[in-house]
Amino acid sequence: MTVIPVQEELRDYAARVEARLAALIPDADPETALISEAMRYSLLGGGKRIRPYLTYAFSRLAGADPEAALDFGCALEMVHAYSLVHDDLPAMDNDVMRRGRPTCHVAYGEANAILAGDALLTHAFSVLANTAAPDGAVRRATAELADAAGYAGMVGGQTLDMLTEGKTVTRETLVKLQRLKTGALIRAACRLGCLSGGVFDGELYTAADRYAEKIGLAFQVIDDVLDGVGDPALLGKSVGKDKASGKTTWLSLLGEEGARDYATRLTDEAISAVTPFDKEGRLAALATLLLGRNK
Ligand code: GRG
Repeated sequence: MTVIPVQEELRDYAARVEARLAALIPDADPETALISEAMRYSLLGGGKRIRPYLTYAFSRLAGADPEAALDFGCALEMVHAYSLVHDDLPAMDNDVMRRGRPTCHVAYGEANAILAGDALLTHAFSVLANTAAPDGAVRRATAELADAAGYAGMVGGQTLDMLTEGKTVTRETLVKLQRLKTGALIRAACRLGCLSGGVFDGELYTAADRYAEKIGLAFQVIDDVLDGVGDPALLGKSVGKDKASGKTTWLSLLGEEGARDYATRLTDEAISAVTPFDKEGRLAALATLLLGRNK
C-alpha cells in the first residue's frame, strides 16, 4: 500500500480551505463590515482543518467533484468556528485565548461575537445550498449538518456538558456527551464526503460512520490528555481548565497512559473499519496522525 504523506497533504489542503473560506465571506455591506471582519477573524488564520480534510478523504473514495467536497468542507468549518466562538463566551467557557490569539468576544466584544457566531452558522447553510453537488446530495448534506450541529447533536452535547458541570460523571455519560459535542460534527464531515460523491448509503457510508465514531472519541480522549499535559504555546489556548474545574475527563478516569492506550485502541478500530476502502492509506495515516498530535 502507498503511504500517503498525510501531514503535508493536510497542510496543503488546509491552505486551499483557508483561501476558499476567505472568498466565501466578502463584506456584505461597508456599514456592517465589523461583523464580516469578526467572522473572518474567527474562521481564518488557524485551525487544523481536520473536518474538511475528512470530507475530502471520503469524497475521493466516493468519486466526488473536488469543488463540491471543498465547499461541503467549508460549510463544516463555519459551523465548527461558530461553536468555538460561542463556547468561548463568558456565559459558557469564558476563554480568552483560542488558536494563539484573543477569542472573538475579547477582540470584538460579546454582542458582536454572538452575532458573528450566528452569522457563521447561518452562512454555512447558504454555502451548502450553493455547492456544485447534485441536488439530492445537497439536500441530504443540509439535513446531516443541521442535525449534527443542533439539539440532537453538538448543542445537545454542550447542554449535557453544562448540566453535568461540577458532577462526577460515568464513563457512559462521558461517551454520550462527547459523541454529541465533538463526534456529531466529525461524523457529518465523513458523511458529507460520501454524499458529495452521490454515496448516500451502503458499505462505504457505514464504514465512514464507524470510522467517524472511533476517531471522534479518540480525538476527544487526546484532547482531554492535552488539556492536562499539553503545551499551551503549541495549543494556542490555556490548559489545565478541566482539572481546575473538577471535570470528569478521560485523563481523570484513566490517567495519561490509560487514556493514550484507549485512544490507540480506538484508532486501530477506526483503521480496521475502513481498510477495505482505504487503498491509498489516507484514512489510516490521518487517524494515526491525530493520535500523536500535540495541538
Ligand atoms: C453550540 C455553543 C455551542 C457550543 C458547542 C463543540 C462545542 C460546543 C464547543 C467547542 C469547544 C470544544 C473544546 C469542543 C471539543 C471538541 C474540540 C476538541 C474542538 C477543537 O477542535 P479542533 O482541535 O480545533 O479541530 P481547531 O482549532 O484545530 O479547528
